[in-house]
Amino acid sequence: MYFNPVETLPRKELETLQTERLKKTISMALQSPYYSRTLGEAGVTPESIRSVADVKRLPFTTKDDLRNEYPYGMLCKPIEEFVRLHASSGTTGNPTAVFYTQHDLDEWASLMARSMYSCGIRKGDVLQNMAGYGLFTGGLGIHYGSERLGCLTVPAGAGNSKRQVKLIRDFNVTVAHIIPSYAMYFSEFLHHEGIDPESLPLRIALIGAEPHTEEIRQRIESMLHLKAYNSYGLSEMNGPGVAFECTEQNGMHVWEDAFLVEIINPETGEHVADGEIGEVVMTNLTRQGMPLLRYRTRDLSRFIPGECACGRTHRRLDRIQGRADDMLIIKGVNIYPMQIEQTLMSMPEVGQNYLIELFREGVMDQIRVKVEIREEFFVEDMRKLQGLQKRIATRLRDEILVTPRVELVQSESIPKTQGKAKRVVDLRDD
Ligand code: ADP
Ligand code: K
Ligand code: ZN
Repeated sequence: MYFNPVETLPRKELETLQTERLKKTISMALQSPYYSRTLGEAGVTPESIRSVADVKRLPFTTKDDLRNEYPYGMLCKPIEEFVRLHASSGTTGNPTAVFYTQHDLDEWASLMARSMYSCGIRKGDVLQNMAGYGLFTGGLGIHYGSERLGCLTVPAGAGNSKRQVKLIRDFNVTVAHIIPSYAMYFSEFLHHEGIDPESLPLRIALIGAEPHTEEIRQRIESMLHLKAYNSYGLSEMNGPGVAFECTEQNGMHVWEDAFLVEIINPETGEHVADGEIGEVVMTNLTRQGMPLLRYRTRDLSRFIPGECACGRTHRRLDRIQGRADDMLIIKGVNIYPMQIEQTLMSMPEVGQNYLIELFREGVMDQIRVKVEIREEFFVEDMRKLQGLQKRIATRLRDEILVTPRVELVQSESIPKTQGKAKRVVDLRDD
């Protein structure tokens, strides 16, 4: 039933384990230039930690701290001890780098294998990794986890859908790792080529690495005829394999023997009430080369209250609502791109892609949403199209409280970016 007995450890024992590991991690972190300074200033020693609640006494670590310490300031060991690095794409600002010892890589592969097992993948499955390799952790991270689980692993990388289909057929691929925006594009590709998804051996897709709604998951499932499971991670915490959906498909178990998770109010830094949404903050509990303490992920989520029917005791994170930095403020109203996605994807006429543009008109900030319309709805009848456009605008206004301009475009006309989708373009000029 489970890959590792720790998955069902009673909460009390899990907390004891976390406390022990937190102390150990702090003593390791003290070996790094950065934490010897900051923990020293905060007066934190391993002995001063009595329970997991004491984590509150540690200072936060932010993305900016990682940038300032780039490249080696966070390392607890001499550089010769490290065997791998990954770097974030630096979607915003300077890059950050994360370093792994062999121990850290082994740990990561085990967490990844455990994650895949939890959604029903077994030795004997063939996994095709349709995510980009390279500095992005979704390549090698998934790859080593899949091998650890004993799956034949096809390192296809992203793109070239024609070849993807051939590989899937030739090697009888049963599991695909694919980021949601590419999965949407890929299903459109199959449709175009007249390939019946039912004729492909795929039964599971692991989707993650970028925010997406339940509506997108359902579309991927029905278009590709498989089960799609949400996969969450970030390079600062290894990469994928931090939290993962089990077969219940109701939230992602976060592996609490390896990560100590807090949900805070991003403004005050205080813990939010149980079950409330806030910023996810994580502390490594098993990493040796570059453990991070109270890392502010900027990701917004909440703990799902209650126990999971699968029997795992590790708490579940709800679908990530987006990053705190993603929030748009238009005409004084706070808007998250995922609200827009949810509304659009619940409408059958809407195709696979959309783009949000911010622009200025006079002194007013405006929002424009370009929406791909399914071929069969992209009719010549002007009145029908105008009606649809109006309906989309009204639905969006009901959700985001601002009326956006809506532009209907043909399917596959919004350029597909390599890697993670860029959903928002800011055309305002300051
Ligand atoms: P980059 O900052 O270059 O995108 P990462 O690959 O480390 O680097 O990205 C991690 C981030 O990707 C997370 O902090 C989160 O914002 C997003 N992410 C990863 N997995 C998911 C997921 N399943 N759902 C929503 N967002 C995700
Ligand atoms: K990141
Ligand atoms: Zn579960």
